[in-house]
Amino acid sequence: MVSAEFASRPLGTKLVLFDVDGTLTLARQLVSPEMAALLRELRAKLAIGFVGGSDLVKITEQLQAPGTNVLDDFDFAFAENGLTAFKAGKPIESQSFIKFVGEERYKKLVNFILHYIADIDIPIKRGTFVEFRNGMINVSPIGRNATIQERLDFQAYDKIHGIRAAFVKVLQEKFADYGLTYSIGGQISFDVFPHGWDKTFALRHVEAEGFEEIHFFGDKTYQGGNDWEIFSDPRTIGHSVSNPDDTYRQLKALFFQ
Ligand code: M1P
Repeated sequence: MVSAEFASRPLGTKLVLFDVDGTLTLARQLVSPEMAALLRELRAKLAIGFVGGSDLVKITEQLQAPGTNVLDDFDFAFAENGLTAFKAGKPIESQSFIKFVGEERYKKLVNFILHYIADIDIPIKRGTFVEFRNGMINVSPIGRNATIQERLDFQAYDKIHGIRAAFVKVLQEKFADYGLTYSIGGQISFDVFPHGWDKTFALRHVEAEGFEEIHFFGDKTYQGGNDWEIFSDPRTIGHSVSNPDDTYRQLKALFFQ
């Protein structure tokens, strides 16, 4: 049985979870006013949440309308795959990457990564090559300070040259005993986190809520994409979208007929 808070909504036994980049917004861009309005209407019918790979600061930049708090607009807010988690705006206790890996082993990993990046020959490099987050590290050969245009250029270059795929292969071999998963989910980087700390991690925070259906919408739902695990998990009903406009269309068709 879902709590009274959700049961009072017309479709209150359902929860709809969304990936952020490529699903609710274009990569690293702001949510459109139309999508924000649709999410408000949807929330009047059922429970909604986001499950992003990015940290909460970045997701907030993308989803938060001026003068509001993003945590008030979603019933569940999961950043870093659910390693940072909120229900009804209140934090839910979670885990940390550094506790899992340990300082000494992490130092070996990050030193290797920085050496590897120093040696890669790619057209341009910017800054912030390793971003340390609560539940994962994010590694970018070009650097996270790249502009939108530099991102697009790198993404196209990487499609041809497989820079990230080759990097991941080396790390998988070199640090095979670390128990880490490498996920190429965005345009310029890949995420590194303990096995099982993919987006299905977020499901452990909603399991006890008693929802009869948990829907998940994502754009990287193919095997190897960072939405694959939660999309194909037996606990969810997965919906694959090609961009935010497609998400909008599918939501209209599913919940507003
Ligand atoms: O949400 C998808 C990914 O978005 C960003 O990737 P990139 O900067 O490469 O486009 C990152 O925040 C990444 O962690 C996240 O998985």
